[in-house]
Amino acid sequence: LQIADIRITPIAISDPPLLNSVGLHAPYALRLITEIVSDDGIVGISEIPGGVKNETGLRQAAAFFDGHDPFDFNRLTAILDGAFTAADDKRGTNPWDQRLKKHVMSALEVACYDLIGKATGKRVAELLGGVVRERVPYAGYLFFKYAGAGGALGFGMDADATGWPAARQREAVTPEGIVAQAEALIDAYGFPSLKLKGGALDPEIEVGAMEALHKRFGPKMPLRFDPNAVWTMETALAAGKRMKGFLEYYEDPVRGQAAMAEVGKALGIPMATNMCTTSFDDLPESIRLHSEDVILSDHHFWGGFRPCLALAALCRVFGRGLSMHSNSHLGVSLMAMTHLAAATPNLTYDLDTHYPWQSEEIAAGGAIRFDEGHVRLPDAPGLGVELDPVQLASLHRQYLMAGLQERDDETEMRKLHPEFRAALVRY
Ligand code: GKR
Ligand code: MG
Repeated sequence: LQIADIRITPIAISDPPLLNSVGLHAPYALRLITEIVSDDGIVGISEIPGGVKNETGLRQAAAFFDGHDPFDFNRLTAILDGAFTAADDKRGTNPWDQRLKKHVMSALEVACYDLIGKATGKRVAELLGGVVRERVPYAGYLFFKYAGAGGALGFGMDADATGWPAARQREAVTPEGIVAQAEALIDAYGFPSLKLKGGALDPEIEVGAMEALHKRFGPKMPLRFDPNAVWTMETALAAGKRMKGFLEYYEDPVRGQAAMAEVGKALGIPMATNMCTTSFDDLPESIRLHSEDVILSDHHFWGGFRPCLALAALCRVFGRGLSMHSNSHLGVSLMAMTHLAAATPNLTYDLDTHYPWQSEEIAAGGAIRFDEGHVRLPDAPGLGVELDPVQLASLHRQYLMAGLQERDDETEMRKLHPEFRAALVRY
C-alpha cells in the first residue's frame, strides 16, 4: 500500500454568531478536508480547522508523501519534525490551538488510519488498540449568542426552521435564554451532560446561567463551565464558590498552570484545561503544580490519534482525568473523535462537540445521528464515513465566496462593537 495522491479541499461551513472570550464567531467556520489516495485507489479522509496558514502548511507537507507507506507513522512524524520549526508550533493565547505542525500531523495521520482501515477491513478504533465502547457519549455545548443562523443568512433567521434548527438561531444572552437553549438541545440530542462557554458576558450573568441550569436540570445533570482563562483570580474564586456544589469540572477559569493550581487548591473542585497544559512539554510542570485534574485532549491539536493515546497513558499514570475538546466541525471530525474515544479506556468524561451548531454536512448520508447524546461506532471499515462529493464541492464554493483567510473572532466582534478588544484578562 502506497500513497499515490493527496487532495486538500478548503471548505466554509455556516456558523451562527456564538460569543466567546475573544469575540464572535464569523458567519462561516473554515475547515480543511484531506483525501489520501492509495496506489490501488482506496481513499482515506480527515478534517482539520482551516485557514490559509494550515492549508499552505498541509500542501507543503503533502508534497513529501508521494510513494510513502501509510503504515509508517514513525517516518511520517520524522518528516514533519524536519519540515516544521519550533516557531510553527506555538499554541497562541486564543481559546483554540494554532500550532501548524500539530494540525498537519493530525490531517495526515487520521487520513492514513482511515486508508489503512479501509484497506484491511478494520475499523479505526480496532486499529487504535481495540474497541472499549461501541457508543461514545457527548456533552451538550451551550453558548451565549446573538440571534442569527450564520452563513448567507448571517444575523437573519431561517423562518421555516423548527425544533433545534430554529432554537439554535435564537438569541441567548441571559440565564433564561441559556436554559431555553439547553432544553431545545437536550430535546433534540438527549445529551447526558452540559457545558457552558463563558468569558463573554458579565460573570454575574454567566454564573447566573449556570445556577439556572442547575435549578432546571437538577443534581443528576453534570455541568461544566469554561470562560477560556479571561477571569481574574478574584472572579474565578468568587464564581467557583457559587458553583462548587454542582460543577463537574471548572475549565480554564484563569490563565496559566500556576493560577489554575491556586484556584484548584482553594476551591477543592476538579479543574480542567485545554489552554494551560496542551502539549507533552507542559506535562512535567502540570504534574509538579497539579494545575488541573482533567486534560481535554483533541486529535486536531495534539497531532493525531497516536499522541492522544500517549496522553491517555500519561493521564492514567499520573491520575489525571481525560476529556475531549471541540471547535466548529463536521462529521468527519466527529467520527474521528468517536473512534479515538471508543479506543481510549480512560476517556471517562463525555466529549465536547460543536456539531449541533452546524447545519451542513459533507458526509454521505447527511448529518450523523445521536442517540441519547451518544454516537454509535459505525460497522464499516476505517472511520466509517465517506465524503459526499456534491456537498464537498458546494462547501468549497462557499469557501471561495466567503473570502475568509483565518478564524478571527475579535475582528468579527469589532464589526458590531468597534471598541471591542480581546484581552488576556477581561473580568
Ligand atoms: O468555539 O468559541 C468557541 C470556543 O471557545 C472554542 O474556540 C474553544 O476552543 O470550545 C473551545 C474550548 O473548550 O476552549
Ligand atoms: Mg476549553
